[in-house]
Amino acid sequence: MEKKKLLEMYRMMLLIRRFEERTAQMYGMQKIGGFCHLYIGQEAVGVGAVAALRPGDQFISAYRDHGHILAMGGDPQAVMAELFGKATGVSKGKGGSMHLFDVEKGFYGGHGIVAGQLPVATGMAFAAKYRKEDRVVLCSMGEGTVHQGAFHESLNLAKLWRLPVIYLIENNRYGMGTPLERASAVWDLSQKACSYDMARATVDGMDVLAVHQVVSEAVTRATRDGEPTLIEARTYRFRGHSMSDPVHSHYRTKEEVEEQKKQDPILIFQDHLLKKKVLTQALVKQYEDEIKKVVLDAVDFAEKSPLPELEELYTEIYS
Ligand SMILES: Cc1ncc(C[n+]2csc(CCOP(=O)(O)OP(=O)(O)O)c2C)c(N)n1
Ligand SMILES: [Mg+2]
Repeated sequence: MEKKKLLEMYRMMLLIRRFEERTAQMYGMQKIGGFCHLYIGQEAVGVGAVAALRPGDQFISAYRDHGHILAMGGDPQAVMAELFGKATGVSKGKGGSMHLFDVEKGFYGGHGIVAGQLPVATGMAFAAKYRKEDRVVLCSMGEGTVHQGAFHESLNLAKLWRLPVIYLIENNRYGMGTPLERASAVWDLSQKACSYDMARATVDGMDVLAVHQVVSEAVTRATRDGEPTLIEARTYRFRGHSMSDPVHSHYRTKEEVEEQKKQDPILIFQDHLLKKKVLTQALVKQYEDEIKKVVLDAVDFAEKSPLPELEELYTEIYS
């Protein structure tokens, strides 16, 4: 991979991390309200996957979506403004954390209903095939999603109709407070593809380059062979399920979280790039400084932006 692209991926992971650390702080200060799910620890999955997409490809995900929209090139200022519920937000302050959207950048949300994005992703891929448009749809979900009927109905149709879609399970080992082992009869989640005779892969979700590799293969499979893929990326979230539960809750031990933090995807990638002499300590410092400013500017923009007008209650609704 080109040096430029490696550095872009590193920088994006760092931006997402610092953006969300600041988000947590703003939440604590009650600048942000409602549901808010942080992606901290999982950055390698979103960044690696998006780096494998081509211009025009589309991405749709669940509510843990801050990192996803940023990776797709969403404007940090408009994303932060959305978290603040301001009119300048990506969804005009009406969606909030779980409903970030940027269709121009190819990002189709931001969905609060577990598995709600899967039928939509499948329909988007159907539209691409039907209209003979050369694009792939990437659909991210948590591992808690695979037990929903919509998951199975979507996979069946995607394979039956040979749709250009990539289903990406971000297995962070917990669905709220329930560990995978207590919720699933099968722990090797890519096996779910076998029922639909679909291509599958399992990947270390803490390794951004490994994620990039498997998603690239899936993009090729979708475009060249017209075949869907199911990928399981094994990752971990370092924070609570949402801002309403503490990091070390009763469902997992402090020791477990500390052990997992040794696999910090940003530090792993940083070490790799330093060893390969792609990155230098000076560049790390430069990125940190630049990103700090980007994030503070985003907060400042959100803070100064107006709230939506009352009339907005009646726009962009179905009835
Ligand atoms: C249909 C539906 N059922 C229940 C919920 C409540 N809920 C919100 S998040 C969540 C857990 C999902 O876990 P997972 O898919 O692993 O995603 P993660 O939060 O780990 O990213 C549940 C049950 C919901 N949002 N939608
Ligand atoms: Mg999960």
